[in-house]
Amino acid sequence: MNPQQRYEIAKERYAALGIDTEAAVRTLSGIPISMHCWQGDDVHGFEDSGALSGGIQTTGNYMGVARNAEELFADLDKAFSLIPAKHRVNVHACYGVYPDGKAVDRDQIRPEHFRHWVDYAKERGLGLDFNPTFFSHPLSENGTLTNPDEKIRDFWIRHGIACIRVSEYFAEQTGTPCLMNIWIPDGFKDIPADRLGPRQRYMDSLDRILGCGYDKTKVLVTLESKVFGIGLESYTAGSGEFALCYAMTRGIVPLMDNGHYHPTEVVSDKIPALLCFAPKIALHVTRGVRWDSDHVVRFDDETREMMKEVVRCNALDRVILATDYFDASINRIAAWVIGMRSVQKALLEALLQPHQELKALQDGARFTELMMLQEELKQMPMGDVWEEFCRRNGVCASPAWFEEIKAYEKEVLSKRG
Ligand code: RNT
Ligand code: ZN
Repeated sequence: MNPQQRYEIAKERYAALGIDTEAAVRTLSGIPISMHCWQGDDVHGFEDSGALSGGIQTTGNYMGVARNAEELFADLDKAFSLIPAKHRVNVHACYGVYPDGKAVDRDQIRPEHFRHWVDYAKERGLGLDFNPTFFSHPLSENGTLTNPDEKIRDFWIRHGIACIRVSEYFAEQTGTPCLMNIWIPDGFKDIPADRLGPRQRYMDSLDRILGCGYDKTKVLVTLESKVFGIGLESYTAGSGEFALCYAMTRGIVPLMDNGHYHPTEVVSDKIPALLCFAPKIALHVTRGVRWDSDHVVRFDDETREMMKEVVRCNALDRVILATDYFDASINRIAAWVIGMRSVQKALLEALLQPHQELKALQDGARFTELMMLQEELKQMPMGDVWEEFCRRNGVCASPAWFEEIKAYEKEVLSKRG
């Protein structure tokens, strides 16, 4: 039996449950995910700013890390060629491209430093998103937007505003709104003497950045919370409560990274909670293993549950999806592909569930039957629909896609010094 015949059978089996596989494939083909550029070079960027700081960490030393824009663009192309459907690229401010190789300081970045990204995206019809970089910089060591030294805090406020300008430029050039996500690492390793002051300064800094005057139809500002970082174990200024209250009172979008909560807290449960109040929310889909380790996203229970919430809350147009992980221990391009495909598989599974029927069972307190059906659904032939989805998007579905990774590794990555 060939894949298309298998798909036809799957289609009938799903139809018997009242599920339209054609609609699922169509919907999934139109869901863009903002793929983080920083998986390609271990969050290094193009500034030569030295070691990664801010309490985040990549581990591993796999061959072939991208060393400049040209290599990163080539690697992104390879990854996108193996990922079905059209997506977006999420760029960090430390990825400016400077003609003489000499980066300007973070408060001096200008749209023209990101022209190469615009050219890259426009040639390929991709959207662009942006992030100020409040880490890996000499002035970030003792805090950025919370810094008690007004000069340093002003520097970072200027950086935030400069990034809004780049985001506006991205939106104008690509013709789609640009999401600009603010995350700062600011916090303390040990028990603080003042928890309120840094948060008040953070609030004031954010107000000043957002007060710069920008086109809200072009730039969608999001604020990402965090529970702790390495070396910042006792306190994080931008905690869950801070970020959520700030976003909700200022009319910006809260962003949840599922690595940023206590290990028994799940973002799948937070999605519907926030959807009761926030017109839009944003996600960084990642996989924390014991801590915010940013392992490659897999088709695991929590990823599946998160995407189920997005779909069954009927919120595909309200939840903005991005990936955020960095693994330097395996082929970095495969890491992109596996992670993006995992999010898409989770979305597909969610699109292939009889949500109305399942909700009715819950509402009718028929919990035994609900459990039975939830388990039975796991055996449905989703893989055959996935293959069809890949085929229609011109991408190889079988593990044969990895042959391309092997060839690229041999011909390109292994030749990098
Ligand atoms: C850090 C946050 C943040 C970063 C990127 C590089 O814990 O998750 O989103 O991963 O900005
Ligand atoms: Zn994140």
